[in-house]
Amino acid sequence: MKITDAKVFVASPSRNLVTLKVFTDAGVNGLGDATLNGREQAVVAYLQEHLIPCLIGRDPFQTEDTWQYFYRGAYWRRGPVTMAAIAAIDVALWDIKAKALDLPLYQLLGGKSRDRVLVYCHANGTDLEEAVDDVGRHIEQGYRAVRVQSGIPGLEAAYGIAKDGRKYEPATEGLPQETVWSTEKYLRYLPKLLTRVRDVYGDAIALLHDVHHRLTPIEAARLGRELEPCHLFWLEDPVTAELQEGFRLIRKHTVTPLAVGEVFNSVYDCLTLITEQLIDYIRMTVVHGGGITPILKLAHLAEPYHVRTGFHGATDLSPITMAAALHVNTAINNFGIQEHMPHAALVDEVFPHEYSFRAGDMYIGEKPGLGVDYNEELASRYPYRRAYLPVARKPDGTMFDW
Ligand code: EZ4
Ligand code: CO
Repeated sequence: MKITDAKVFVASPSRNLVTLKVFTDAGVNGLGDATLNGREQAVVAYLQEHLIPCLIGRDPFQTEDTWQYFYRGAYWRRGPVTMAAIAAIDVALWDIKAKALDLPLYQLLGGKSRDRVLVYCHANGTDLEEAVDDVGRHIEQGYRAVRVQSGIPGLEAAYGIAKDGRKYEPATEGLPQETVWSTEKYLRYLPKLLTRVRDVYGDAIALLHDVHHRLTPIEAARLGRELEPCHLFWLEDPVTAELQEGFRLIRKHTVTPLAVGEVFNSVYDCLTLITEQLIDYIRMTVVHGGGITPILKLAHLAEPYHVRTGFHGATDLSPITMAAALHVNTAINNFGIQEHMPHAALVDEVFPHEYSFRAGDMYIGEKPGLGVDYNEELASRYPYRRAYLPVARKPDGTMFDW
């Protein structure tokens, strides 16, 4: 079998999503997600100008060799643009291979290790009462694991908080939105919120919280310690993790489980974190981590260190990435949890998919390949619109992490 062509689609059915379709001489096609929120066109150019010309004529079954060709062969390694582009190709090739063999993809990754995949949802509110109520609404929908975010008293906007009754979507059109952050206000407030949620809903619910990279190691250590009575499932992205060694300090002070990695794109971003057991969950996922080929290796590397997976699953990752993640989650032993932020109905229409949600779990389905299609005609009615993630500053104007 040979690859004959590959096409990149950029569409905005409620938000920008970049999709790759790879064609073969056997008539089998494969799909890959190449979305990088706020930097979409860089990945499009990387694919069109640099990767696709080298892809034509290759054997789609050679997933390992093709991955190495684009990773090693570029000389310039890593980075989110490069790795999202390589991921799109890698996932599309796995999709082709599984379709050609008439098997659901998880069968090629180790087979079924579980029947269902536990997911967590996002509950949020502009203040404590609203956030607590929203947790209740999600429990009613069947979720058994809930991430809680809330507006912070004294701050106008905060990460993860929906406005005007709409679903939360951080990227906005126009230039980046400016927000103000105060570590002091956040640290004073957060233990009150999570203590209250635990009091109201009891012990059976798994509770998670995302710090979104905004603390220093010692601040994160303090927060982790204060949250210990809440028995969190995890505290996510407590610090910017470029300094992996920073986690040693956090770990020294708290037994609150830690998750990190949604912005990672290479195993080298988390090698110290994993091999020194500085984290409990690794969040690097298929699209930003370079595809199924490296994510499978990452999961296998993490297993003997008792680090489990908790893949990123926000709405800026398309249903193709969700399906790919679910196949990996189904096959590996050290699966932990999967993030689930439901896509807008229109996105689900553009990407008809086999996976489904029931009573707090996702089910991958048995269709050959990834089990996702792409409705090109429908997608073409929603052209790309430039959008950016917000930026954050401290109250005195100093540039900070959003
Ligand atoms: O802010 O994917 O845990 N989930 C997250 C996400 C990220 C977005 C950024 O594009 O932190 O909501
Ligand atoms: Co996050």
